[in-house]
Amino acid sequence: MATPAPRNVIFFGTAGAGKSSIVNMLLGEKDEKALVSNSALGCTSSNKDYSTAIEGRNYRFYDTPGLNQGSMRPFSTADALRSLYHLLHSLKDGVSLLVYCVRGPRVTGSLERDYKILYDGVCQQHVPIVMIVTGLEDQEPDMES
Ligand SMILES: Nc1nc2c(ncn2[C@@H]2O[C@H](COP(=O)(O)OP(=O)(O)OP(=O)(O)O)[C@@H](O)[C@H]2O)c(=O)[nH]1
Ligand SMILES: [Mg+2]
Repeated sequence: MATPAPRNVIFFGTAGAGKSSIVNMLLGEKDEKALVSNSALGCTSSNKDYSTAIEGRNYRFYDTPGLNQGSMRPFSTADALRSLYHLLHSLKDGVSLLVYCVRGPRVTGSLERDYKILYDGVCQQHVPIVMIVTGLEDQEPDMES
């Protein structure tokens, strides 16, 4: 029987939201790691994929450049969205899940816009989406709320 293709999972969201950190957390100890940075210039500058297995299922995680980068950063939101669009259309096995990464205290008006562009626009609501909110440890005593 043929091995099923890995499930493609796309991590996207605001620059510095913690996309690469989440990918690394899911990869665990043994696998290759994504670069994480404190730099205002942004860390992930192109799409990069990481293969892993979780509970016997193969996954390919795609770490992507941040949206809504400031003027100090090398490329615009339009560039980042274009790059995401090309990635989503280039995956021959399709996309199983979109993971929208948002940093809690920085939730802005662009959140809804970017959600709609990716979920409604590019993916035509055919791909499930989850949101991960990072950076809540100092703001929210009860993170579940
Ligand atoms: N306090 C806090 N810091 C976090 C959290 N998640 C990530 N960070 C830190 O935030 C910084 C940016 O994290 P990255 O994972 O590089 O963020 P990114 O979204 O991949 O950034 P770009 O690739 O530049 O768009 C790093 O210093 C991380 O250690 C979180 O939940 N809380
Ligand atoms: Mg990154």
